Amino acid sequence: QTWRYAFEEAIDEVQGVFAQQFQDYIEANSDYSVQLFPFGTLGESDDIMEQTQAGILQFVNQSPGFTGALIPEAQVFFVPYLLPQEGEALNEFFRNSVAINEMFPELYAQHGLELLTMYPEGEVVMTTKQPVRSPADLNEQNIRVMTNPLLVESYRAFGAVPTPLPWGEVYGGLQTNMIQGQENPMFFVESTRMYEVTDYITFTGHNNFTTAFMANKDFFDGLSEDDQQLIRDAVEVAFDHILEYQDGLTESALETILESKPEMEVVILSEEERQPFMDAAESVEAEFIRMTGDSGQAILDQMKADRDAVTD
Ligand code: 6CS
Repeated sequence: QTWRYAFEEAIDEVQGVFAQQFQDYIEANSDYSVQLFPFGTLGESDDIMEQTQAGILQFVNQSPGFTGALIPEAQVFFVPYLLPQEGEALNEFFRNSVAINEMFPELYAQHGLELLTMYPEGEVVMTTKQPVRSPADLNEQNIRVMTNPLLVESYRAFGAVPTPLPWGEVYGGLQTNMIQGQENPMFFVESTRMYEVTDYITFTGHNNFTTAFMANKDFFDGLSEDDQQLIRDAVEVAFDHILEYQDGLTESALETILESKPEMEVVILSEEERQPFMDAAESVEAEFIRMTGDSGQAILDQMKADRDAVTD
């Protein structure tokens, strides 16, 4: 029997590395096989989510950046400066977070999804055509974001003109100057060659890219306990692997970019320069609560408690 698994990136990008690890484990420890569908083979992120909810796919990797319309609480990942910075604290956060491991599975379940894990994909940087030192520099700039209402709100609070687009339109949009910038983790800026169509990379420290791996819930519930355990074990192995795999990835991706394009400007904002972006977080948080009510408030409070537990 074959399980079908789609994800939002290429086979050699982070989600693809995770998927291959999952596949290897399942195939080495059972008679099941796993068929992988990288980005582009079955459509955009929204398409593979629909196919999973419909049961055409058994597994899907979709980032909260695209799940926000379906599960409004998943937008919490776009409150700026909420997650711990990269490194051991961030990894511990994902391992131990009550919000991620206990609360979110209930919310995903309401949409026919068995949330199996969430994992980070690296610090988010802005790549733009103009330098960004302050929110004023983003004025009048169309900055592409994933199709997530709260992420739109963040970039509005940062002073930009947020432009939500599916991934497939980003490179062309930058090339034709329909958009003047975007945000993503460094490995993705390198692998998708977004540095070719932008001139500045800015580290603002406002977020880490989070993604989520899940199964169709009816499919999962219909499996034997042993098979469910097999899947959970495979997820644990892939989770550990993907954290290890990403150690140093931001740095090596940046090196590769600078080798191909030495004139690329890389700016790490100082604490002082970050402050106005941090100040914007407050209004984004308020908007999140307005969108999600008590349920969002409970998630946000728990996320903060989970963060404090690993950073204090
Ligand atoms: O920006 C995006 O749309 C994409 N970014 C990453 C790192 N993964 C998948 C997603 O589609």
